[in-house]
Amino acid sequence: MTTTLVTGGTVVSSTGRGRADVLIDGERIVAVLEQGSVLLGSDLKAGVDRVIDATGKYVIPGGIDAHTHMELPFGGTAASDTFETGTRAAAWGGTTTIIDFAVQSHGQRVMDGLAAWHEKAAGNCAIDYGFHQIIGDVDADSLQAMDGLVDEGVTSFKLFMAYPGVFYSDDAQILRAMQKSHDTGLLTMMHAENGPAIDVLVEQLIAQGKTDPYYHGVARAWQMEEEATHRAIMLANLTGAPLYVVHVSAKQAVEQLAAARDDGQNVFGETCPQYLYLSLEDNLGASSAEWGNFEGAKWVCSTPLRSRHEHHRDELWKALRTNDLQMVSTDHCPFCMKGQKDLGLGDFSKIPNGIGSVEHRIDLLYQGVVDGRISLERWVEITSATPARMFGLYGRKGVIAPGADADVVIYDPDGHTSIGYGKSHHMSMDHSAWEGYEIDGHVDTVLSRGKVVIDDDAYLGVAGDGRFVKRELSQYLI
Ligand code: DUC
Ligand code: ZN
Ligand code: ZN
Ligand code: ZN
Repeated sequence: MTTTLVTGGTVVSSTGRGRADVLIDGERIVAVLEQGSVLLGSDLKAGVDRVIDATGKYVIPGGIDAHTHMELPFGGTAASDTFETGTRAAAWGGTTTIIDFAVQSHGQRVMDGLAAWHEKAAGNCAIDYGFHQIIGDVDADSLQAMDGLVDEGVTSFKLFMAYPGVFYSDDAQILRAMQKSHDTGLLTMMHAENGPAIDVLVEQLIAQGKTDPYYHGVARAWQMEEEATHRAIMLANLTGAPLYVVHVSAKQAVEQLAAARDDGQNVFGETCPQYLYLSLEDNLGASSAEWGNFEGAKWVCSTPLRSRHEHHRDELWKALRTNDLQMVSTDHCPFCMKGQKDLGLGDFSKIPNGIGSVEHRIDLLYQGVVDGRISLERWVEITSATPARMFGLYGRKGVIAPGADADVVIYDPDGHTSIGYGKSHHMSMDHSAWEGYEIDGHVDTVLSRGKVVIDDDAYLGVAGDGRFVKRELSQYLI
């Protein structure tokens, strides 16, 4: 087994930072040693197989992106990143674990949906991966199947209050699934948007000839998110289910979560980089020589980007700082413009929903540190430690400590990353939703279970080295 010493860096955790050297034996961290410690003479350096010099750099636990959709079938097509291309891109960006959503589609049995997802991922991932389970059809059979999910290491499931006719659950179904969540400890994840009401607005806008991508965001108004978030919180309150609301974009939804948390309810919220940086006007109103107003399709996702005039972004950053929101995932769901997004030319409702960001989450959030939005420790907390705790991985992942998997990122605060198609971009897409973003930091080296997968701008990962991780129950259960 290879021994590695990461030396000279500043180890950052969710609770503090300090100059320390990290000793790795095979796949695990075996010691974190204060620099200058007597244990750490030249003997140790001489005795290890590999020394990585991290002088002047941060040494952080590998990122955990708890919300990705590799190969997701959506809108008559499928997300353009496979598990192979998507996990490779994740590694480039300092993410060493993804939790993807296995799908039970309408009429399919839950365990068949899960098995199909294992088949897609097995042997193809460069980094470790886990699954949440989408329950697309809450009925007696799927409720019973949910009893078996904990043994599968799949300890969270997602319901949709949006997308009638596809993944949608009505209130009766949500209530039953949440009762199961309370009984089993499975964490309920909720896509909180009022789908039936949105569909009425969509139909009316299209009938008025308002077919450009911009109107996607108009139809999915913040009231639709606030209302659904409130309803989900109330149903969770009634049933005692632990609740995690995904892709929160509206400040009013944050207020609902904050009020419930202040009341002592066990509810959590995630936001995504696109809601922290992008806005309806900047992007859905964009126009290019190639695509005209349809350019905005690049940024069609759900929940949608919000109007900058309503100041959602500042409120989301604030909520991340004050823990009204607990973490940031990407909702990585990439589609190409040609042959995928262009299915919605002339009808915004046919644009496959999603943005690809799995590669850029750590960098984009680090820019929040540089800009004085969050602290260095909070950066590690919201990108790694909290996702690990939330989804039952902490100890093994999310921390640099003896016994943990050696998922380690060496981040250079004096480096620079230019994001854009043909620049820093390894996702399987024909454009970047983040064109022109410049980051005052750089992912230098990435280790996944002790193996170097990114070495100073060289990719050394191997499809199939990533393993499925069985997760424990959420470490936030009470
Ligand atoms: N939102 C997206 O943007 N894409 C996939 C599914 C979802 O809820
Ligand atoms: Zn969703
Ligand atoms: Zn999603
Ligand atoms: Zn580099």
